[in-house]
Parts: sequence; structure tokens; C-alpha cells
Amino acid sequence: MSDDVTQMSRKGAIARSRSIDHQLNEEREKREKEIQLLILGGGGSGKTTFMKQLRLHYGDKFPDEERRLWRPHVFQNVVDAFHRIISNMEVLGEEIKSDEGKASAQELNRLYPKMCYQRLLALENGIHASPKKNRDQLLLDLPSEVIKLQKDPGVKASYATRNRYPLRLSEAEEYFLNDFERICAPSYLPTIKDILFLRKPTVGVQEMCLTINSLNYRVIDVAGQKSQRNKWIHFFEGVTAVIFFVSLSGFNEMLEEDSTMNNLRDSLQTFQEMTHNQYLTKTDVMLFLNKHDLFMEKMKRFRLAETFPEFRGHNTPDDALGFIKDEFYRRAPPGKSLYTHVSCAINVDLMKTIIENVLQILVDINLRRTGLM
Ligand SMILES: Nc1nc2c(ncn2[C@@H]2O[C@H](COP(=O)(O)OP(=O)(O)O)[C@@H](O)[C@H]2O)c(=O)[nH]1
Ligand SMILES: [Mg+2]
Repeated sequence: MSDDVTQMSRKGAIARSRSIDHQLNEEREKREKEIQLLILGGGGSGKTTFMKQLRLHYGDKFPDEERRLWRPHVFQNVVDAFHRIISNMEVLGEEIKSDEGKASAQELNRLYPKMCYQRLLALENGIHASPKKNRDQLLLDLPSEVIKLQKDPGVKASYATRNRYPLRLSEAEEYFLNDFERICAPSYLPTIKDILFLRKPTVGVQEMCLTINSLNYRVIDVAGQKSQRNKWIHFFEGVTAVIFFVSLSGFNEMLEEDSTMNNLRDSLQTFQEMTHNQYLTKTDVMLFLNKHDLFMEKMKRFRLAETFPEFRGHNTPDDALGFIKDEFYRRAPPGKSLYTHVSCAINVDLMKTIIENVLQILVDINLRRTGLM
């Protein structure tokens, strides 16, 4: 090989190496600039609602075209609600009065397992297992059926006494039923409030990337049901911080997926396991005591000591909240960095302030990590 050729290939190799170095540096800088926030907690505790609030305050704010796509999900909540009312009526020995109502209930009962089956499959596989259009169309066709059901005097009477239902309506179901006519209008477009209230279990993992004040954030939302929690560990390494969501109103509820397990006890146990995980020993954790609005309401009607006999305080929201917070802190390893927020994830103004606070904490953690503070 001539000297010239050797010289050229050496120059080429140096240029390539510089280019690779440059790429690696860029990648490293990007990663250093990227703040990863992992959101954990039991099913229904408010994780996805928090993601929605992030989108609302720092993302695309749910443009109209996308809001239209939320319609089937809203209808699913409405259908779930009516199905629950019918089931409760059967359990309580109540009757649908009108022929139209009876026919409608029959149609709903016929279609419901199909929708649920498809939904279950989708959840199980992390994909839409059967043609999604089919299910969406079923749902979009449903308002005309449920309108007949809603007009039935028996259904109305039953709904009026829903407090004694053995199978309670969820907050989302109550919310949509209260606004039933608006939702069934042909021109209906879900509002931001509707989207925040909507209950749609998270399938698999949802990631959202945001840039705020020239910092890149990757926020990771996972499914919280027991069967899905073994997947959490794959996201532990390299996260800047974890937000752990707790449903405060779960102190006297059982898990949806396990009717023998108290929701809050499960949350305490999961929090303990998570904070002791070897990959998260140095990771800061933000504890979100969520559903504070529902908790305040519940504390008027229920006693915390009934499900937590170890609670010796007065049955006031302050004492109860203090006890719950201590129970979580007690379960974290000594010296663990914990930040606590008492939240109501559907409250837009409150969440704006809380999210600003969270972002500031994340910036500080990131500066500490990259050695600039
Ligand atoms: N009243 C009330 N409802 C909430 C609150 N946070 C979440 N929700 C509702 O609870 C349901 C479950 O919330 P979601 O974010 O999907 O829970 P996830 O399973 O943890 O993702 C949804 O219908 C939300 O609108 C809250 O603080 N107060
Ligand atoms: Mg979710």
C-alpha cells in the first residue's frame, strides 16, 4: 500500500472516530438533559390522569381532532354505568318497567360481554386483539339504546337510590350519567373535564416526551393492576424520580382485581417493595396521596379504624391523613428522599401548581445528579 493511501485511510479513520465521538457526546448530552419520570401505583389511583394534566399544562392540550377520538371511551363509561345499574336492579330484585326499556336492557346485556371480552383481551395482550373499529362502532351506536333505558321509570327509581347498590358506580360513571343528555347529543365533543374524568385502564406502557424550559422529559405511565406489576422493574434503571400514586379513598375499598385485598393496604405493601428495590435505592420518590376530594367526603361517613384498627386517632381528615402518611414513611428505607403531595388529579388549577412544584424538584434532582449542584 502506498504512503498516500495509508495516509488517506488514517485520515478517514480519524474523521469517522471523531464523528462517532461527536454522536456519542450528543447522545450523552441528550440523555443527561433528559429527565425520566416513572409513575407507579395501584390501578385507578390517578396515574394516567396525572399524565393528562401534564399534557394539558405543558403538551398539546388535546386538540379537537383528538378529542373526537375519545368519544367511544366516554360511551364505554356510560355503557359500563348502565350495565352496572341493570346488574344492581337484578341483585336488588327491582324491575325495568317499559317494554322499550326491557328490549334495550336485553340488547345491552347481549352486546356487553362482547365489548368486555374484547376489552379484556386487549388488556391481557397489550394490544387491540380484535378489530378496534368493530368495538368503537358498537359503542358509537349505543347512545340510542341507552336513551331508551334511561327513560324507563324503574331505572330512574333505581338510580335515585344508588347509594344502597351492592356494586357501586365509579366516580366516572356517576359523572357521565349526570351529564347524560349532553354526551348523547350527535354533535358531542368530549371536553377536557370529560377526558380527565374518564376511566380507561392503561394498556401496557404509555410514554410521553415533553420539552419544558429546554429540558427534555420522558414520562412513563404503566398499568397498575397486580398482574401487570412485574413489568415495572424494566423501567427502574436510569429513572430520575418515581411518582407513587395512592388512592386515599381506597382505605375502605377492595382492589378491582382482587376482592380480598384492601386497596390502601395493597398500596402500602407495593410502596414498601418498590422503595426497597435494589435499582431504586438512590432514586428520589414523590408520594402522591391522591383522590383527596373523595377522601374528605368519605371521612364524613366512614371510620378509618374500621379497616385500619391500628389507627388510634380521632376520625378527622387531619388525623387520618397524618396516620396514612406515617404508614407510608415507615415503610421506606431510613434516609430515603421522599416528597409528599396531597392531590386531586382531576382538579386543573391545583394540579398546575403541583406540577410546577414537581418540575422544580426534578430540575434540582437532575442538577444534583449531573454534579452541577
Ligand atoms: N374524584 C377524583 N377522581 C379521580 C382523581 N384522580 C383520578 N380520578 C379518577 O379515577 C379514575 C382512575 O384514574 P386513572 O388516572 O385512570 O388511574 P390509573 O389506573 O392509576 O391510571 C378516573 O376516572 C379518574 O377521573 C381524584 O383525585 N379525584
Ligand atoms: Mg392508567
